[in-house]
Amino acid sequence: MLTLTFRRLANSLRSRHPIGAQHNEMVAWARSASMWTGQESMFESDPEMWALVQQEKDRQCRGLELIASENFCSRAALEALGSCLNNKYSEGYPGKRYYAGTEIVDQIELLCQQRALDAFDLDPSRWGVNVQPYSGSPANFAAYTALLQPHDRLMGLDLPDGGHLTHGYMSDVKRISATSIYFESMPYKLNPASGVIDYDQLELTARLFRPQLIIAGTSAYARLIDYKRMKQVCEEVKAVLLADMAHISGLVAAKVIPSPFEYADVVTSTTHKTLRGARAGLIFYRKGTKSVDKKTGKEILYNYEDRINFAVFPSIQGGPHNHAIAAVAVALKQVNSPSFQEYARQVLRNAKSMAEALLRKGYTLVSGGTDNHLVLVDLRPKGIDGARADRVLELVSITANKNTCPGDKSALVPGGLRLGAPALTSRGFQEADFEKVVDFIDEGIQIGLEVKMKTAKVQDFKNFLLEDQETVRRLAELRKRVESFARAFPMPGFQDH
Ligand code: DSN
Repeated sequence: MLTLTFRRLANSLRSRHPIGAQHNEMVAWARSASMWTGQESMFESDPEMWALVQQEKDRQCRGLELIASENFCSRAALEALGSCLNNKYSEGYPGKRYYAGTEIVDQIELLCQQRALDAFDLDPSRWGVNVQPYSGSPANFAAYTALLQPHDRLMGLDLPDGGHLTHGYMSDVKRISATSIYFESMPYKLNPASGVIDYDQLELTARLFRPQLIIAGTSAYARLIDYKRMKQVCEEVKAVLLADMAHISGLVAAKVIPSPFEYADVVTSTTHKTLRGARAGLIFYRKGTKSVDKKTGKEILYNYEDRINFAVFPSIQGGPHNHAIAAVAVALKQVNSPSFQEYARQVLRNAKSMAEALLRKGYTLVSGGTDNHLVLVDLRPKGIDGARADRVLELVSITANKNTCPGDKSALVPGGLRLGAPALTSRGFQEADFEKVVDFIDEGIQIGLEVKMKTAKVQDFKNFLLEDQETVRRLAELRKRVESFARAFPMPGFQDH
């Protein structure tokens, strides 16, 4: 009934008004009749959620964001993410979709593929890319599904040593990641003395374990990966080399650190860390000639393309997130610009500045410094742990994360703190600003050390921070200084959400 009335109104307005006025009048009428138009703003439609988003925006603006995997996405990419592309189903690949109406999303996906290859200077006859993974973890699982049989063997850097859950993590008593549930995983480790990947041990273990796949990738490692050495091990044991460059892909694209593409067979990545795009995943794979048979002279081709595409869809995922693919494409266009290269160089300078400032204040860094976007602080010599430190810093609007250091027994109360430069660099922070950030961190940790002396367990420590009046006052005073410092810097994205 209401629909009929709405249609009659639309017809009568169409004869009287130009399009814009007609639209506004119809929307006003529909609202007065309490009809759903889908054109209300979030503020009008859901003030409760709108208020929460405002609060999160404010938290991001007034805080010092040091989580090494986070960044601030551009307004242009967020516009694509919040667009009508969210509405379209398109199972399959460009030109080979299950549903109709995909002529535009086909173009969007092809554009994203082309920009992804351009961003890493890849020859499209030698490399292909799947841009459909929803994020990094499904991208990795799809790559394993494509390259391995169930219960095949793989090796990755152990999670407590700076690897990632999806690189095969299992505890002493439980298979935690699906990677360890569906495949047989064996970790490699850091050398505890140097804090650098122990490639000798990796080689010895690989000779015994004979993995079909070795993963070169990290999520809490401040040094560069020796892909050449890892490729040599892979060749010896006939394993595929998969590089997971999620953390460092922006730095690789900007050519400020070595690229895994020279040695890896398959490369996975997220798109929202140093790459600064929307939240999604990518899988790059070699294609074309792999080798030439010496006896017959016949070309042997890489066979990754079909296996990887099939693993992403239909084996693991359904409809691709076209809005995310478009937003990634927008970000990848930005990556191919001189200003992004300068951004990546500044990330490295800022991480180094942070490392040097920490060392000057007597902090210990795992591996002694940094070659990339992050530093891993070993707080154990200071007499505090990462769990206490990240809570006290959170209360003064500094967001970092607790992290295991080599030799740590507990992931819940680990000895380290991971600090990354990518997000604040996107707000225009320079070396001197990061020195100031380290001053604030140090002040927070001093408060933490004093509170630790007065309390027993971590929970007592956390309660004391909220209950002891003198500590509450000191934290509020430090938070005020942190926030007024942080607010002075610009913030990418929309003004108010
Ligand atoms: N959560 C990400 C990180 O912080 O490194 C990895 O997925």
